[in-house]
Amino acid sequence: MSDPWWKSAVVYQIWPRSFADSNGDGIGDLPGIAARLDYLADLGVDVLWLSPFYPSPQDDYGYDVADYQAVDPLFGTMRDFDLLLASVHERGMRLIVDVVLNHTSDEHPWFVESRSSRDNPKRDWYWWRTEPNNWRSFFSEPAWSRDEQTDEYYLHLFSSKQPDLNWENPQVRQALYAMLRWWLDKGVDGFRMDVINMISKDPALPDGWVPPGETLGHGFPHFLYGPRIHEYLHEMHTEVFAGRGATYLVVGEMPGCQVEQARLYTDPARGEVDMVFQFDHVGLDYGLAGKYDVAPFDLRRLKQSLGHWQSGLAEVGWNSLYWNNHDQPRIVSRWGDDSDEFRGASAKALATLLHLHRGTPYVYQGEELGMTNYPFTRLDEIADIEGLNWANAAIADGRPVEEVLAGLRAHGRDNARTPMQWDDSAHAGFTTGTPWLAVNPGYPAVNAADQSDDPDSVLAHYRRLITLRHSEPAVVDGDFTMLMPEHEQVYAFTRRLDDVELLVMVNVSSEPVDAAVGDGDSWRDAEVLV
Ligand code: ISL
Ligand code: CA
Repeated sequence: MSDPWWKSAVVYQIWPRSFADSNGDGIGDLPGIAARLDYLADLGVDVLWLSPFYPSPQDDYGYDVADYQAVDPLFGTMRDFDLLLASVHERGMRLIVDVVLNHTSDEHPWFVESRSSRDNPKRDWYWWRTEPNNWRSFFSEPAWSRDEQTDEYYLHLFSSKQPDLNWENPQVRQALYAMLRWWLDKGVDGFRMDVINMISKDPALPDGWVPPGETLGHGFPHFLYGPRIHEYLHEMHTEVFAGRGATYLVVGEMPGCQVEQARLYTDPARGEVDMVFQFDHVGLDYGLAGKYDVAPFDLRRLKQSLGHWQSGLAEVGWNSLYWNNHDQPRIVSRWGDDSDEFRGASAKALATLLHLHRGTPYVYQGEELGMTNYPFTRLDEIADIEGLNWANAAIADGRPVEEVLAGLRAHGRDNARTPMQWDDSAHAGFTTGTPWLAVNPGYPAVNAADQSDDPDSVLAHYRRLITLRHSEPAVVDGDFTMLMPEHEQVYAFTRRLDDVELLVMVNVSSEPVDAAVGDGDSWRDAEVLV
């Protein structure tokens, strides 16, 4: 059987709010994306993934969905979506949409009904209890909020405006499957499924472990790999995708997923999802106190982590490869060198390292230009609810504001969300109005116009890596062997398919390095690809 198309594909993620603004209101939109498709086709990517553009109060910038089957007027109309989809297909690309199936907005009609009375038919579509358990939400608050109207608590693993759906209820599942079929009927090519490993909860909702000195418990063991997760994913696969005679790309975002679990989720014989976003590598520089407690980067640990996933999915299943998305800081600032001197080389080095692993690479808007973190100096520059809630809690705990800001500068989600840098005109060409979030001041030196005709640019390097994946089967299907696991500056590995062997050697440091594979001679006559 031949490989599914997505094994040789590269996916480009668009976070619509910050990609391109067509009407000068300072907010990116669907017509803005449509106007930039030639840039994306030229980059060579196969698939576009659109983060949520659905009607939403924007409490979590669209990951709080109030209507799964419409477009928020902020981003355009359903006609704009249809035109965009058609233009993507005309250029030979595919489009996948982001679906948030674990929770809705509290303004979704389902929740409005559910909260209206204890005996409403949709009451059981969400998790209601007279007594909350001790879980903490991902956004630094209790995971339960009391609702005045009926004097009960509802569960929200994220913000209080993102109540969790109750997947135990078959009506909930059927409503979501019908929605997914509707998008497929429209012609989309698949889905990115938000926190999909959290949809099954232990229905007993037991308290979680409380770390010393804290008041709230960690409920992870009770919802990250819940008792019915495989059953739900397989049911969804059967109800939504089976019998359509086409292959779709389904990528499940799965915080806390272990490689043994991922092997089950992505085993094609089981019919669940095609690949997962795992979080092991992006957690490597989190300290004991969590995400904003920034720990030093150690290349050897990155090798252990990515290497473990390469071998764990070597025989069965499939990897996704990513550095960046709308939740992660910019990679060249995080683990590279974003100084003027090394930014370009560093961005290329990190791209090479990632893209030549086995798996499907994802590029997040601006990553292909080497976009950097934003130099936040004030709390009122922070827009993201996760960062703001954490900052407020930390300050209330007595943490100095300077320390809090340092954490946000290093790991805050807003780093990824500043506007796309198109050229060196005002606001980087993102909008003719006032951008909703400030443009990174580095844009005169980092923008698409500047790089598009420069063969030495980061952009040109991404194009080369994408072309190589399309032309060299060993990049797609070759097996993976890590070399020099203890080297602190060089990341090296081989990929082998039949009689083709590729050697990848990347100096990830800002110093010259003398390093050799074997006796140093075996690769002397090899063809240089990149
Ligand atoms: O950003 C995070 C850690 O760096 C996570 O806590 C993040 O919330 C988690 O990875 C889940 O992310 C997804 O679901 C969230 C949404 O806020 C994120 O933007 C989305 O990618 C809730 O829908
Ligand atoms: Ca707009």
